[in-house]
Amino acid sequence: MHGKDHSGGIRFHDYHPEPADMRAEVVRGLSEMPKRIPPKFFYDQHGSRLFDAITQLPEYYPTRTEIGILKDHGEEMAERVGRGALLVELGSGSSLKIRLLLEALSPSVYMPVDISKAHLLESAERLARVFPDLEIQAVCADYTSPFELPIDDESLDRTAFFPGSSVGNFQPSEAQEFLRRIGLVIGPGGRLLIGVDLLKDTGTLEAAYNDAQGVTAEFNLNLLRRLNRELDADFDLDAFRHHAFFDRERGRIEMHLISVRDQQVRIADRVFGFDLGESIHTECSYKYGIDEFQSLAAGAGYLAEHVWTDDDGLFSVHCLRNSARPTMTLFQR
Ligand code: AVI
Repeated sequence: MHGKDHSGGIRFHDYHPEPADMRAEVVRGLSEMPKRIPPKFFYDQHGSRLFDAITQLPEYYPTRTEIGILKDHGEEMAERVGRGALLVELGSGSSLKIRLLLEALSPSVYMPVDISKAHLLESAERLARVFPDLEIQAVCADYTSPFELPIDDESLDRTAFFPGSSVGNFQPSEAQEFLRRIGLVIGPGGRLLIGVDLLKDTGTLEAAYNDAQGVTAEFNLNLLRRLNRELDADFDLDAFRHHAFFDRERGRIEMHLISVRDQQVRIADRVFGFDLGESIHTECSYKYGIDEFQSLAAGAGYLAEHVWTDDDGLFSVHCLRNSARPTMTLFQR
Protein backbone atom coordinates (compact mmCIF):
# COMPACT_ATOMS: atom_id res chain seq x y z
CA MET A 1 0.00 0.00 0.00
CA HIS A 2 2.82 2.40 0.82
CA GLY A 3 4.49 4.06 -2.11
CA LYS A 4 8.07 3.96 -0.99
CA ASP A 5 10.69 2.11 1.05
CA HIS A 6 11.91 4.13 3.97
CA SER A 7 15.39 3.31 5.13
CA GLY A 8 17.66 5.06 7.60
CA GLY A 9 19.83 8.12 7.08
CA ILE A 10 19.57 11.89 6.92
CA ARG A 11 18.45 14.01 3.98
CA PHE A 12 18.81 17.74 4.28
CA HIS A 13 16.53 20.34 2.62
CA ASP A 14 17.63 23.97 2.85
CA TYR A 15 14.82 26.48 2.25
CA HIS A 16 17.23 29.32 3.01
CA PRO A 17 15.01 31.09 5.52
CA GLU A 18 15.46 34.85 5.35
CA PRO A 19 17.34 35.97 8.45
CA ALA A 20 15.12 38.34 10.47
CA ASP A 21 15.98 41.97 10.00
CA MET A 22 16.79 42.33 13.67
CA ARG A 23 17.79 45.97 13.46
CA ALA A 24 14.56 47.06 11.76
CA GLU A 25 12.39 45.01 14.13
CA VAL A 26 14.17 46.24 17.26
CA VAL A 27 14.08 49.89 16.15
CA ARG A 28 10.38 49.54 15.33
CA GLY A 29 9.63 47.88 18.68
CA LEU A 30 11.55 50.47 20.71
CA SER A 31 9.77 53.27 18.86
CA GLU A 32 6.39 51.98 20.07
CA MET A 33 4.68 52.96 23.31
CA PRO A 34 5.08 50.85 25.43
CA LYS A 35 8.44 49.73 24.09
CA ARG A 36 8.83 46.11 23.09
CA ILE A 37 11.32 43.65 21.55
CA PRO A 38 10.10 40.36 19.98
CA PRO A 39 10.98 37.25 22.06
CA LYS A 40 12.44 35.43 19.05
CA PHE A 41 15.62 37.49 19.58
CA PHE A 42 16.31 35.77 22.93
CA TYR A 43 17.81 32.78 21.17
CA ASP A 44 21.39 33.58 20.20
CA GLN A 45 23.88 30.88 21.20
CA HIS A 46 24.15 32.04 24.81
CA GLY A 47 20.37 32.65 25.02
CA SER A 48 19.67 29.11 23.80
CA ARG A 49 22.03 27.76 26.47
CA LEU A 50 20.31 29.85 29.12
CA PHE A 51 16.94 28.55 27.96
CA ASP A 52 18.25 24.97 28.29
CA ALA A 53 19.33 25.87 31.84
CA ILE A 54 15.83 27.28 32.55
CA THR A 55 14.27 23.95 31.56
CA GLN A 56 16.30 22.26 34.34
CA LEU A 57 15.32 24.71 37.10
CA PRO A 58 13.25 23.43 40.02
CA GLU A 59 10.73 26.28 39.54
CA TYR A 60 10.31 25.75 35.77
CA TYR A 61 7.84 22.84 35.82
CA PRO A 62 6.72 22.79 32.11
CA THR A 63 9.61 20.82 30.62
CA ARG A 64 9.82 18.00 33.13
CA THR A 65 6.03 17.79 33.37
CA GLU A 66 5.62 17.46 29.60
CA ILE A 67 8.37 14.82 29.54
CA GLY A 68 6.48 12.93 32.25
CA ILE A 69 3.29 13.05 30.16
CA LEU A 70 5.14 11.75 27.08
CA LYS A 71 6.66 8.94 29.16
CA ASP A 72 3.37 7.97 30.77
CA HIS A 73 1.15 8.22 27.68
CA GLY A 74 3.41 7.69 24.67
CA GLU A 75 1.81 4.34 23.90
CA GLU A 76 -1.70 5.80 23.96
CA MET A 77 -0.53 8.64 21.74
CA ALA A 78 0.76 6.06 19.27
CA GLU A 79 -2.58 4.28 19.31
CA ARG A 80 -4.36 7.53 18.51
CA VAL A 81 -2.10 8.87 15.77
CA GLY A 82 -0.96 5.51 14.41
CA ARG A 83 2.51 4.10 13.91
CA GLY A 84 4.57 4.35 10.74
CA ALA A 85 3.46 7.91 9.94
CA LEU A 86 5.39 10.95 8.80
CA LEU A 87 6.29 12.83 11.99
CA VAL A 88 6.98 16.54 11.52
CA GLU A 89 8.56 18.31 14.49
CA LEU A 90 8.25 22.09 14.46
CA GLY A 91 11.48 23.41 15.95
CA SER A 92 13.98 20.64 16.67
CA GLY A 93 13.95 21.30 20.38
CA SER A 94 14.46 18.96 23.30
CA SER A 95 16.11 15.74 22.24
CA LEU A 96 14.63 13.82 25.17
CA LYS A 97 11.03 14.67 24.14
CA ILE A 98 11.50 13.64 20.54
CA ARG A 99 13.29 10.44 21.54
CA LEU A 100 10.36 9.43 23.68
CA LEU A 101 7.96 10.13 20.84
CA LEU A 102 10.08 8.37 18.22
CA GLU A 103 10.25 5.31 20.43
CA ALA A 104 6.48 5.31 20.99
CA LEU A 105 5.30 6.25 17.49
CA SER A 106 7.93 4.44 15.34
CA PRO A 107 7.33 6.82 12.41
CA SER A 108 8.43 5.87 8.88
CA VAL A 109 9.90 9.33 8.39
CA TYR A 110 10.94 11.95 10.93
CA MET A 111 11.00 15.51 9.60
CA PRO A 112 12.41 18.14 11.98
CA VAL A 113 11.89 21.73 10.80
CA ASP A 114 14.12 24.40 12.30
CA ILE A 115 15.40 27.83 11.33
CA SER A 116 18.91 27.14 12.68
CA LYS A 117 20.88 24.94 10.29
CA ALA A 118 23.57 24.15 12.86
CA HIS A 119 21.06 23.17 15.53
CA LEU A 120 18.99 21.15 13.07
CA LEU A 121 21.91 19.13 11.74
CA GLU A 122 23.44 18.58 15.14
CA SER A 123 20.22 17.17 16.57
CA ALA A 124 19.46 15.14 13.40
CA GLU A 125 22.91 13.55 13.60
CA ARG A 126 22.47 12.79 17.28
CA LEU A 127 19.13 11.09 16.60
CA ALA A 128 20.48 9.18 13.59
CA ARG A 129 23.03 7.54 15.91
CA VAL A 130 20.26 6.42 18.27
CA PHE A 131 17.78 5.42 15.51
CA PRO A 132 20.00 4.16 12.66
CA ASP A 133 17.05 2.72 10.71
CA LEU A 134 14.98 5.91 10.83
CA GLU A 135 14.64 8.05 7.70
CA ILE A 136 15.30 11.65 8.75
CA GLN A 137 14.36 14.48 6.39
CA ALA A 138 15.75 17.62 8.02
CA VAL A 139 14.20 20.86 6.76
CA CYS A 140 15.88 24.21 7.37
CA ALA A 141 12.95 26.66 7.25
CA ASP A 142 11.17 29.28 9.33
CA TYR A 143 8.17 27.31 10.49
CA THR A 144 6.34 30.48 11.53
CA SER A 145 6.06 31.47 7.84
CA PRO A 146 4.12 29.47 5.25
CA PHE A 147 6.17 26.72 3.64
CA GLU A 148 5.62 23.45 1.85
CA LEU A 149 7.16 20.21 3.04
CA PRO A 150 9.37 18.16 0.71
CA ILE A 151 7.11 15.12 0.98
CA ASP A 152 7.72 12.44 -1.60
CA ASP A 153 5.37 9.81 -0.19
CA GLU A 154 1.79 11.04 -0.16
CA SER A 155 0.54 7.72 1.24
CA LEU A 156 1.90 8.35 4.74
CA ASP A 157 -0.37 9.66 7.49
CA ARG A 158 0.99 12.90 8.87
CA THR A 159 1.45 13.96 12.47
CA ALA A 160 2.96 17.24 13.64
CA PHE A 161 4.58 17.68 17.06
CA PHE A 162 4.86 21.13 18.63
CA PRO A 163 5.96 20.71 22.24
CA GLY A 164 7.07 23.01 25.03
CA SER A 165 4.04 25.35 25.04
CA SER A 166 5.85 27.47 22.47
CA VAL A 167 2.35 28.16 21.15
CA GLY A 168 1.96 30.29 24.31
CA ASN A 169 4.52 32.78 23.02
CA PHE A 170 2.12 33.82 20.24
CA GLN A 171 -0.82 36.16 20.79
CA PRO A 172 -3.96 33.95 20.71
CA SER A 173 -5.02 35.25 17.27
CA GLU A 174 -1.50 34.57 15.91
CA ALA A 175 -1.56 31.14 17.57
CA GLN A 176 -4.78 30.35 15.74
CA GLU A 177 -3.35 31.47 12.42
CA PHE A 178 -0.24 29.37 13.10
CA LEU A 179 -2.37 26.29 13.87
CA ARG A 180 -4.25 26.84 10.63
CA ARG A 181 -0.95 26.85 8.74
CA ILE A 182 0.13 23.61 10.44
CA GLY A 183 -3.19 22.21 9.19
CA LEU A 184 -2.10 22.93 5.63
CA VAL A 185 1.13 21.02 6.26
CA ILE A 186 -0.46 17.91 7.80
CA GLY A 187 -3.46 17.98 5.47
CA PRO A 188 -7.06 16.90 6.15
CA GLY A 189 -7.18 14.17 8.80
CA GLY A 190 -3.59 14.87 9.92
CA ARG A 191 -2.93 14.98 13.66
CA LEU A 192 -1.22 17.59 15.79
CA LEU A 193 0.32 16.70 19.17
CA ILE A 194 0.82 19.99 20.94
CA GLY A 195 2.09 20.79 24.44
CA VAL A 196 0.22 23.60 26.20
CA ASP A 197 0.92 25.06 29.63
CA LEU A 198 -2.20 25.29 31.80
CA LEU A 199 -3.66 28.11 33.86
CA LYS A 200 -2.87 27.64 37.54
CA ASP A 201 -2.21 29.57 40.75
CA THR A 202 -0.26 32.78 40.44
CA GLY A 203 2.48 31.69 42.86
CA THR A 204 3.50 28.65 40.79
CA LEU A 205 3.39 30.63 37.54
CA GLU A 206 5.35 33.60 38.80
CA ALA A 207 8.01 31.41 40.45
CA ALA A 208 8.63 29.68 37.10
CA TYR A 209 9.60 33.04 35.57
CA ASN A 210 11.41 34.45 38.64
CA ASP A 211 13.69 31.60 39.63
CA ALA A 212 15.83 31.92 42.74
CA GLN A 213 19.11 31.43 40.84
CA GLY A 214 18.31 34.32 38.50
CA VAL A 215 18.70 32.29 35.29
CA THR A 216 15.48 33.69 33.78
CA ALA A 217 16.64 37.22 34.64
CA GLU A 218 19.94 36.48 32.90
CA PHE A 219 18.05 35.07 29.88
CA ASN A 220 15.98 38.25 29.67
CA LEU A 221 18.96 40.60 30.08
CA ASN A 222 21.00 38.61 27.55
CA LEU A 223 18.74 40.15 24.91
CA LEU A 224 20.39 43.52 25.59
CA ARG A 225 23.84 41.93 25.50
CA ARG A 226 22.96 40.53 22.08
CA LEU A 227 21.82 43.95 20.81
CA ASN A 228 25.07 45.50 22.04
CA ARG A 229 27.08 42.92 20.15
CA GLU A 230 25.08 42.50 16.97
CA LEU A 231 23.56 45.96 16.53
CA ASP A 232 26.35 48.06 17.96
CA ALA A 233 24.12 49.24 20.83
CA ASP A 234 25.29 50.55 24.21
CA PHE A 235 22.80 49.16 26.73
CA ASP A 236 24.19 49.17 30.28
CA LEU A 237 23.03 45.76 31.58
CA ASP A 238 23.19 47.05 35.16
CA ALA A 239 20.70 49.78 34.28
CA PHE A 240 17.82 47.36 33.53
CA ARG A 241 16.21 44.76 35.76
CA HIS A 242 14.14 41.66 34.99
CA HIS A 243 10.44 41.81 35.86
CA ALA A 244 7.94 38.99 35.26
CA PHE A 245 4.35 38.72 36.47
CA PHE A 246 1.14 36.89 35.71
CA ASP A 247 -1.76 38.92 34.30
CA ARG A 248 -4.76 36.75 35.15
CA GLU A 249 -7.21 38.77 33.10
CA ARG A 250 -5.19 38.17 29.96
CA GLY A 251 -4.06 34.70 31.06
CA ARG A 252 -0.42 35.41 30.39
CA ILE A 253 2.98 35.84 31.96
CA GLU A 254 4.61 39.06 30.84
CA MET A 255 8.35 39.54 30.93
CA HIS A 256 9.83 43.03 30.95
CA LEU A 257 13.17 44.78 31.31
CA ILE A 258 12.74 47.84 33.52
CA SER A 259 14.99 50.86 33.33
CA VAL A 260 16.40 51.59 36.78
CA ARG A 261 17.17 55.23 35.91
CA ASP A 262 16.51 57.93 33.34
CA GLN A 263 18.86 57.11 30.51
CA GLN A 264 19.55 57.20 26.82
CA VAL A 265 20.59 54.21 24.78
CA ARG A 266 22.17 54.28 21.35
CA ILE A 267 21.53 51.60 18.73
CA ALA A 268 23.77 52.23 15.74
CA ASP A 269 22.69 55.75 14.64
CA ARG A 270 19.48 55.91 16.73
CA VAL A 271 19.03 57.11 20.30
CA PHE A 272 16.18 55.97 22.59
CA GLY A 273 15.28 57.67 25.86
CA PHE A 274 14.11 55.67 28.89
CA ASP A 275 12.47 57.13 31.99
CA LEU A 276 13.13 55.65 35.40
CA GLY A 277 10.76 52.65 35.70
CA GLU A 278 9.98 52.49 31.98
CA SER A 279 9.79 49.00 30.57
CA ILE A 280 10.67 47.08 27.44
CA HIS A 281 8.10 44.29 27.04
CA THR A 282 10.10 41.24 25.91
CA GLU A 283 7.75 38.25 26.11
CA CYS A 284 4.20 37.00 26.63
CA SER A 285 3.67 33.41 27.66
CA TYR A 286 -0.02 32.55 27.46
CA LYS A 287 -1.49 29.85 29.68
CA TYR A 288 -4.76 28.17 28.72
CA GLY A 289 -7.59 26.21 30.22
CA ILE A 290 -8.16 22.90 28.41
CA ASP A 291 -11.54 23.93 26.94
CA GLU A 292 -10.20 27.34 26.08
CA PHE A 293 -7.33 25.87 24.07
CA GLN A 294 -9.60 23.35 22.39
CA SER A 295 -11.92 26.10 21.21
CA LEU A 296 -8.98 28.14 19.95
CA ALA A 297 -7.92 25.05 17.97
CA ALA A 298 -11.49 24.49 16.76
CA GLY A 299 -11.39 27.99 15.29
CA ALA A 300 -8.35 26.86 13.30
CA GLY A 301 -10.18 23.80 11.95
CA TYR A 302 -9.25 21.09 14.49
CA LEU A 303 -11.29 18.53 16.35
CA ALA A 304 -10.04 17.88 19.88
CA GLU A 305 -9.51 14.11 20.01
CA HIS A 306 -7.82 13.73 23.37
CA VAL A 307 -5.84 15.56 26.01
CA TRP A 308 -3.33 14.16 28.48
CA THR A 309 -2.30 15.98 31.64
CA ASP A 310 -0.13 15.24 34.66
CA ASP A 311 -1.74 14.37 38.00
CA ASP A 312 -1.31 17.92 39.29
CA GLY A 313 -2.95 19.47 36.23
CA LEU A 314 0.08 21.63 35.45
CA PHE A 315 0.55 20.90 31.75
CA SER A 316 -1.37 19.39 28.83
CA VAL A 317 -0.57 17.54 25.61
CA HIS A 318 -3.44 17.72 23.12
CA CYS A 319 -4.14 15.39 20.24
CA LEU A 320 -5.95 17.46 17.60
CA ARG A 321 -7.26 16.21 14.27
CA ASN A 322 -7.29 18.55 11.33
CA SER A 323 -10.87 18.62 10.12
CA ALA A 324 -10.35 21.44 7.65
CA ARG A 325 -11.41 20.54 4.13
CA PRO A 326 -8.67 20.29 1.54
CA THR A 327 -7.97 23.61 -0.11
CA MET A 328 -9.90 23.90 -3.37
CA THR A 329 -8.03 23.23 -6.52
CA LEU A 330 -8.76 25.50 -9.42
CA PHE A 331 -9.25 22.81 -12.02
CA GLN A 332 -11.39 19.95 -10.86
CA ARG A 333 -12.87 17.22 -12.99
C1 AVI B 1 9.89 28.85 24.86
N1 AVI B 1 8.80 29.28 25.75
C2 AVI B 1 7.69 28.33 25.72
C3 AVI B 1 9.23 29.63 27.11
C4 AVI B 1 8.01 30.05 27.97
O1 AVI B 1 7.88 29.51 29.07
O2 AVI B 1 7.22 30.87 27.52
C5 AVI B 1 10.25 30.75 27.11
C6 AVI B 1 10.64 31.21 28.48
N2 AVI B 1 10.69 32.45 28.88
C7 AVI B 1 11.06 32.53 30.13
N3 AVI B 1 11.26 31.30 30.57
C8 AVI B 1 11.00 30.46 29.56
